Amino acid sequence: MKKALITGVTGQDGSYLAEFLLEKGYEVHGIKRRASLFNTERVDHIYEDPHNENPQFHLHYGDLTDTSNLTRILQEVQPDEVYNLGAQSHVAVSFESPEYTADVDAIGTLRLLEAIRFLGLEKKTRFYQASTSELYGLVQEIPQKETTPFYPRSPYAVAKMYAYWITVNYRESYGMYACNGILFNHESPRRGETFVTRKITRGIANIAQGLEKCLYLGNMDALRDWGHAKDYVRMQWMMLQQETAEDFVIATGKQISVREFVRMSCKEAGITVEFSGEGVDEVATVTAVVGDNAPGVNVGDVIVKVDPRYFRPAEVETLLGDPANAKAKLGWVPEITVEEMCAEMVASDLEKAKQHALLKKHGYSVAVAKE
Ligand code: NDP
Ligand code: GDR
Repeated sequence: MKKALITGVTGQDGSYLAEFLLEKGYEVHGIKRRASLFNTERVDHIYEDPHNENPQFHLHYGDLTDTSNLTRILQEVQPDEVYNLGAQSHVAVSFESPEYTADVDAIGTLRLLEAIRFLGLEKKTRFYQASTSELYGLVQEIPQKETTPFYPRSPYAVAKMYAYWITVNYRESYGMYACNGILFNHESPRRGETFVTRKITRGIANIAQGLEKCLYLGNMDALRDWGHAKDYVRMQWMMLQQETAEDFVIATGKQISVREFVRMSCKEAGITVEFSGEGVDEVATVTAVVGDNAPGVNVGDVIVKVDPRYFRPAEVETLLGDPANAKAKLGWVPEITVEEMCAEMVASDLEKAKQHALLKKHGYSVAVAKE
């Protein structure tokens, strides 16, 4: 039985990957940060009581900023595969906490690699690094592939650039099986609430159910190549099953704008919108409501506005990946389209919004945290 260690197991990808590996028969270990709340919602359904006989899923307290802790966990687990998914992963937040982002995302990766080497596991343990399309930043070529030059545009992307190269360096210097998945944006109903797709599906669902009036967004022109997290974690595992380690771009090869994602989400909720105005004055106004998912909305309502505080000091305007290499060498193709993913996300957020609306109707207070 293989053992895998996942950093960031409580995050979107970590939770899907843990599920995937458990189904493949792995013993899965995850590193979880200590917080004042449990913060294990995404993995609660696979949680196993450590008192059970022969549990397959184990959680360890830890942090990518703590070398001794990482070394101890690696020594204890002796994993065959390490998936380094843990990160301060929000690009906008990285402008506010650049040093912390560098510590976790860049030096955290070094700490793990060095701990593997220090423990003499460099020939046993295979290492996956969660690299990102943000490395391309100010794009030098369209579409972006493995050979496209990097031009990072945020403290997050600069930190991830260090992590990318230190992974390559440990492969070349010490013969480690270490590789980078350069993943383009991928989403799901488990996506963090402040990333734009989830902010939109959650905001539209809440508006549809009368829990909120208006959704405030930043740059509506930004273009992204959005895929589904389930497809992308499958590829993370595939990358560690090859004969030799190699870095791959993982993307769908299609892009749409933030505005288009808003339109798509509204449609899924039974709301038709029309966009008018430009830049900070752009709004989306309701032109029709169909079905019974949106009792909180009327024709003529303005349900989306632009708030410049969501603009970034430096923006990545367009990202479009070329997954040809992954298809040719690994036979990987994404199975879930952006439309299907959007439908799944809206349906999930509508269900939550309906529960909240029902609670509110019966006099319970419902907190609708926004950002
Ligand atoms: P999430 O933000 O959902 O999850 C990040 C995980 O990292 C969480 O489990 C978080 O813990 C953990 N984490 C944060 N800081 C630390 C720390 N100091 N020590 C240990 N763990 C920490 O990200 P995703 O699942 O979406 O992404 C997974 C990885 O892939 C990240 O590295 C991200 O940068 C990268 N990536 C993501 C893409 C995407 O579109 N989703 C695309 C390309 C790359 P907690 O739950 O406690 O906050
Ligand atoms: P990104 O994802 O920065 O690409 O990083 P995010 O969803 O945050 O932004 C995508 C684009 O939408 C624009 N945008 C907004 N973004 C947010 N968060 N909130 C808004 O209100 C808003 N309005 C417009 C952004 O400016 C941007 O252009 C994600 C993360 O998962 C990274 O960890 C990962 O590496 C990359 O994807 C690939």
